[in-house]
Amino acid sequence: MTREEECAKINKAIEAIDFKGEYLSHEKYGSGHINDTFLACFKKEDNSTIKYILQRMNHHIFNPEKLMENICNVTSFLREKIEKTGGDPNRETMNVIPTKDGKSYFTDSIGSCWRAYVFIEDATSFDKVEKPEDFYQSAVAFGRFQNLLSDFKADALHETIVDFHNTPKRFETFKEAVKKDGLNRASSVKEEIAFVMNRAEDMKICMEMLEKGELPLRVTHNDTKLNNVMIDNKTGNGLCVIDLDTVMPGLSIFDFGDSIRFGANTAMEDEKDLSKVSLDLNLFEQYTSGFLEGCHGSLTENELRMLPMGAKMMTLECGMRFLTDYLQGDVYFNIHRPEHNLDRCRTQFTLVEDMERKKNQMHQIINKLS
Ligand code: ADP
Ligand code: GN1
Ligand code: MG
Repeated sequence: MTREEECAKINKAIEAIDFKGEYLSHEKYGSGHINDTFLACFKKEDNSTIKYILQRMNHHIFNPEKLMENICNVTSFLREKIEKTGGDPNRETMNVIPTKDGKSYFTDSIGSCWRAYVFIEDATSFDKVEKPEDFYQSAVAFGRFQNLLSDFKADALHETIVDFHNTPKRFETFKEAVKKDGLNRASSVKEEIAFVMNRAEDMKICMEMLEKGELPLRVTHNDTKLNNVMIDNKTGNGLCVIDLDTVMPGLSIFDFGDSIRFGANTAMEDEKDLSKVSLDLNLFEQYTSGFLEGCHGSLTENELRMLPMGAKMMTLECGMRFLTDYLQGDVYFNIHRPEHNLDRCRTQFTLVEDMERKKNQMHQIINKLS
């Protein structure tokens, strides 16, 4: 699609959604890997500017109808709880802006689906930990999010991506991609493939514990990257958990683990210089302390014991997903350079190795804090 065609599509979406004020401008926004996100600005009657988040949902991955049903249900449930406890629901949860005909999203003439949210002002979503305190605050927010949803009816939720964190199934998909090798890339990533194969036994541990009832199924976020939480610029508190596309039944240790994978890495997720990649144990401690606080003592003994495993498995699974996507021709994650998925995969595997080395230290921190 040319830039002009894309602009025409965005303009149609802007016309269809019930934004307040006169349209001023839009620009690409954020660094998510899944949806196409825009910041749209409008002028109010008093001449002040009002901002919105406009997103083209990734309809190759999600069923937009089911996705938006989940998001509307979860956000209205959260809104009620936040109101009851005297919080500000306009800033502490996502708020969907309906279309002019009262729907939660707009479908354009080529089948792209668009949704909009209130833009959360005076808050930041970080791509990298700048201050350990922010990471701690993000943990409190994700822990609290899980706690707030503890009495949300799980069977009212659609499984927006089936088997999202089912690591053994991800492993099967990976092996199929290696076998198929549609782009002849497998021979150039033998080492990375071997890295995964050497950990075949690890893949099933958490899912088996779930099946045996040793780990509880909870309503979880499932994509707890640091940039999926807004930190209040004034108070420094974790304000609002965003990116609710994958809120589904899941494991708390995976929500914990995915945050560690992304935020306690001393390097960026796509760093090319692997000598910069390691697990920062100080950040691990900050996050653990915040998460336990946010969960309010609701984690079981088994969950506490499996937190380090959750971190390792989310990192291994994510690296394996990046490698699978590389082998399949970069069809899932948004990429910004040819070997982007491979670079991401390599940082994840380097981090897994460091987590394996630091396993005992992680357990010591958890024992100290719980
Ligand atoms: P993706 O699924 O592609 O990661 P996100 O929903 O996480 O998409 O949005 C991408 C980025 O846009 C976020 O990381 C955040 O920086 C920004 N963002 C999303 N929603 C809001 C919002 N309501 N207010 C402010 N910023 C937002
Ligand atoms: C994607 O949407 P985003 O960028 O917050 C992905 C996560 C991965 C992450 C890796 C729906 O998260 O599962 O862990 O990239 N989200 C989906 O950075 O697949
Ligand atoms: Mg995101």
